[in-house]
Amino acid sequence: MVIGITCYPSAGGSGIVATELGQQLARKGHEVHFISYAIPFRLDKYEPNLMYHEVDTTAYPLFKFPPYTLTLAAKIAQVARDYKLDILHMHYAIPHATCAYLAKQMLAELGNHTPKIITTLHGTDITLVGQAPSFYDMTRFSINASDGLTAVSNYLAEETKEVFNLKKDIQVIHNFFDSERFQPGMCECLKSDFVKKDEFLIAHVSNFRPVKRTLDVIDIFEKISAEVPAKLMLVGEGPETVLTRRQIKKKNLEDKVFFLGNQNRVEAVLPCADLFLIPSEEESFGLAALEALACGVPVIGTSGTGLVEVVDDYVNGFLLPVGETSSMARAALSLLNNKERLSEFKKKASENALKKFNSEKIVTQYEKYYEDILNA
Ligand code: GMT
Repeated sequence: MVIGITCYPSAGGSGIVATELGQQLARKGHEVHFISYAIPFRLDKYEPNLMYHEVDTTAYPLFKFPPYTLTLAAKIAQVARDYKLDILHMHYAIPHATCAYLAKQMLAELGNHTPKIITTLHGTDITLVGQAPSFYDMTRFSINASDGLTAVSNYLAEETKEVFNLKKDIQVIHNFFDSERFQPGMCECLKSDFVKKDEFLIAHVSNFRPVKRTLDVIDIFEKISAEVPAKLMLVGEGPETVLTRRQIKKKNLEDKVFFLGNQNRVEAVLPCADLFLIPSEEESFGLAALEALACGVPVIGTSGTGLVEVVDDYVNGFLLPVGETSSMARAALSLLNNKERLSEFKKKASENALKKFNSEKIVTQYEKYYEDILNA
């Protein structure tokens, strides 16, 4: 198949999934065209069957805001025509599904072959952005206008149907990970680079947006480190970084917490960690949690979110209600204070992640869905 993929190229779950999906599809012999304003951040090496097409972000004195949505739609139409795309796979509804719809109208008007549009809903496009009054109608229209719709969890599919009163079928296809990259024991540094012997290493990876509740991360860690020797490794940056730093200072934790900033390859450091904290308010799936599990790191996260489809509660992690940082710290300590239990959880983390979310299994589900939509 010839597949066009549009995603946000910056560090974010939807861009990562889109990029790794494109790479895996290209390795399986499909022709894949990425269309975005920058090279997706994990597209870091040459791959046969894979091309990147850059969208102009035209500046003109009359435009206060460059009309990216229009230039993206025009680029999608151009690539679809030049390469005879079968599928346009849009990751994140706003504005990508809308741009694909516009591109398809342009192609049809000129009598060109039109590709099928598949939109993958990733989370905040539905749970936050899509519900904002100025985006609601456009999100609903665009997902209804797609030929196929997938969501990264049952949790998100149900939320979408409810919020948009949607009758359309939504195919659930979970996130996945590349098992050649994410493995226990594949750390490219030594645990002793970060912690002293007998100290635990606790990790958190996110884009530090309010939905990630990074202040809860600090709160949980404070409670953990009051009981056992531990350090906290924070990976990523975002709007809450300053607030998080302030909280670390306020709680006198500066000696125990360190930031690594944005990392292209979290798999280089994640396997060194003993536990992963993800106390998010909302999480449609929790790719960061899956990547931790894949590296053999148990997860402490929030119940009532898509994390319930990723983490096996009491097997490779614990899920507790949003904001219950004391319970989360207690759950963490029940592992850190019991070496045998911790190593059993670590074993189950990588085993279950591989069984349920290996790339071969999930990418095949996307291929099958593409075929179903093409034949519909
Ligand atoms: O919230 C993020 O970290 C980024 C966001 C995105 O769309 O880029 O992530 C969402 O998509 C991921 C990939 O499908 C999911 O694993 C994340 O759970 C989801 N984030 C939220 O729902 C908050």
